[in-house]
Amino acid sequence: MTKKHPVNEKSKQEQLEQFKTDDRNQALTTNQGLKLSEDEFSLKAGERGPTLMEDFHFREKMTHFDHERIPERIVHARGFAAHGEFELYDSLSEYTKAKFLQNPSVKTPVFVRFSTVAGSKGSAETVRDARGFATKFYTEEGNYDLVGNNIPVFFIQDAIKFPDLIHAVKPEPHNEMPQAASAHDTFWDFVANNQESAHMVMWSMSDRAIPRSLRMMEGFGVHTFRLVNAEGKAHFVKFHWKPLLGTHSLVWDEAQTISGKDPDFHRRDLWESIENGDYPEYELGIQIIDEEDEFKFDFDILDPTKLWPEEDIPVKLVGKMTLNRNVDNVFAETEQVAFHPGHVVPGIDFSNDPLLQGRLFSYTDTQLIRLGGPNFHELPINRPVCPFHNNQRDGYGRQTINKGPVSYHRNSLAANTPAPVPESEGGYAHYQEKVEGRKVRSRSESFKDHFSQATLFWNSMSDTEKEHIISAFSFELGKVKSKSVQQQVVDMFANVSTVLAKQVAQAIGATPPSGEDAPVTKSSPALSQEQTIKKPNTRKVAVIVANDFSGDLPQVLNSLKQQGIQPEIVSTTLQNVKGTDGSELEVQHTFLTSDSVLFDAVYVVGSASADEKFRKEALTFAQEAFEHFKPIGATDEGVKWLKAAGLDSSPGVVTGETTRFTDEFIEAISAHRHWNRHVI
Ligand code: HDE
Repeated sequence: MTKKHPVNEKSKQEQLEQFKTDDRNQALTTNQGLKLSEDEFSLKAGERGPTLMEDFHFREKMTHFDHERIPERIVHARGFAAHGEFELYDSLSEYTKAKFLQNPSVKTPVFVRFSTVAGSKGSAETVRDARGFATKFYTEEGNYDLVGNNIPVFFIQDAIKFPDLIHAVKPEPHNEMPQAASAHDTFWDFVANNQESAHMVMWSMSDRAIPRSLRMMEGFGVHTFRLVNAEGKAHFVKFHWKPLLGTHSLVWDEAQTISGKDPDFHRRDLWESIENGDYPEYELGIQIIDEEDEFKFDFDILDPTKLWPEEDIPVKLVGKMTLNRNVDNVFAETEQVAFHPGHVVPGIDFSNDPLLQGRLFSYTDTQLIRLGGPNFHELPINRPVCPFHNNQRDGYGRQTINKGPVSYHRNSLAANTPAPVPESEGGYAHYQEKVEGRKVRSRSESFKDHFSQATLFWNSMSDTEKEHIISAFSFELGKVKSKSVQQQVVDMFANVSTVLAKQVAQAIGATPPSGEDAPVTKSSPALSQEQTIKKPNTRKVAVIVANDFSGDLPQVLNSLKQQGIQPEIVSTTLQNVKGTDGSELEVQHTFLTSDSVLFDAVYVVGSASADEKFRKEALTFAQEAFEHFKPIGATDEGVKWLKAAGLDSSPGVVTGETTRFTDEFIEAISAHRHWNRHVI
């Protein structure tokens, strides 16, 4: 893969290229192809007279504009997407006959849309929420959609409760507040009265719900699916995406500040990484359970509030997805893409998870209203790359011009085509699971343990992660007005951990539970982000530089760049800064346009001639980064400033002479955050 250079280094020619459209150098016309001689003044009776109805050009232009919006998604409205490809490591023919999972030399095009769940289309991106992670594989057998989240379990066990959950978490209907936030009465009232939510709530109160980047986030298919091989043998599977940059998060205070400083933080990060050639990569993993072992676990494998601990059922890494192309048009692609868990290919099938079963209905239904009719599969982003033929006809927005008189099956006039294809030749046949039972509206006893895995999650967290969970509960419940709801939640989570419940009760003035936690018998290290991959690449460093910086700086910056780190210069103005040796650096940000929260690390250089105002601005960056446990580097005058402010001798703060400094700073950046720092 060739690397493009950073956005800010683009040549003029490239910038022009970037803005090229299909319409460039074309005459302006109406939608009927009529060339226009004028496009700035409506047709009027006299220069100061009224506009005329006759102005078909004005009316066409305005009518089109009036209809530019479509309903936003009821959930996952705020999303961003990219194109890419999926490569398989080894044939999965042992488990599935899906063609795109047979041959490692086949590259399958993909389109991935990431999203928040609760917020409206224009809401901020670093809110506390689950993230959607939906992948469309354009395979030669049709589209396969893996429509997952970055949390491996869900709030509810049965799809019929989804409207209730979403009504509870969305802004309250009487005053439409709060936007993109679960910190309000109705959400927590739902939680306390629907205790199957306990496990997912633990995840959404954890750092997983505030990812550092969409590139540093796991993905999960959540439900149990089936893979079926050519012999018809099935296995239960769960799907995982594992980011090659590791799984990393923001801290809550930082996430909230970013929501204001850059509500587009996650999309900008994804967009720029792809533009820079730093393509996001995720490995696809599967956990496999033999059909015979369905009942061998202390949870029901059909229950979507349960995960399969990776230590018990290992994740087999089977391929890699690389996102390498930004969209050309967000509306045409990201907004109009239509995912559906029921878009499957031969060799991939469902389980009886009642949440999945309900989703199989909902997704087509929602596209009908959102995309205005039954022909959304004809939109370029949704079209399969293989041919498709059937007897479906007409409807809003139909684009295909079907020829001939026959649009029914069975027929003789068209030799009974299009015709079904036998399973042996690639026709989809549902897995013939034996099903027997009374019609009931009830839930299996095996779905009724709501707390064991919530406790497993808690027990698997590091001390820092536990602290963050306690703070998140305290924040969210602190915003709840109903004392009764607050108390109900504390009482509920005492079933997960009394340590957690007691501290939250203390923070919000509720009555703490009595009793102590049982001794820990099981934890799952894979659930803690402390165990994740730690790498310096693509980390952004704010380099705070003033005129008369020392001559060593460009060399340090080069060493950082060699490790894939992205130093960006911050100064008082956007004028180039000059070094004592005459070298110049282009400034990308000013103190006014940027903030430490928008970077992974801060590097204070300054200079001896920098004034007091500059020193203060630099220290504001450093102080804020310090409180967010971020790596901080200092050389030259910056060392003195940090020392004077008492910020120097703490974990993750690197000051010193050049060669050792660079290595140590890179190490500190790779660590992501320095939790052992004492922050008051
Ligand atoms: Fe969705 N979900 N969902 N969901 N979901 C939608 O479909 C629904 C669930 C997920 O980027 C909607 O096209 C029901 C679980 C993602 O376009 C809608 C239930 C998981 C996206 C819908 C669930 C998801 C959606 C809204 C409970 C993780 C965004 C717009 C049974 C495995 C896809 C749309 C994109 C979107 C229904 C639960 C993931 C209304 C009824 C569990 C990533 O159809």
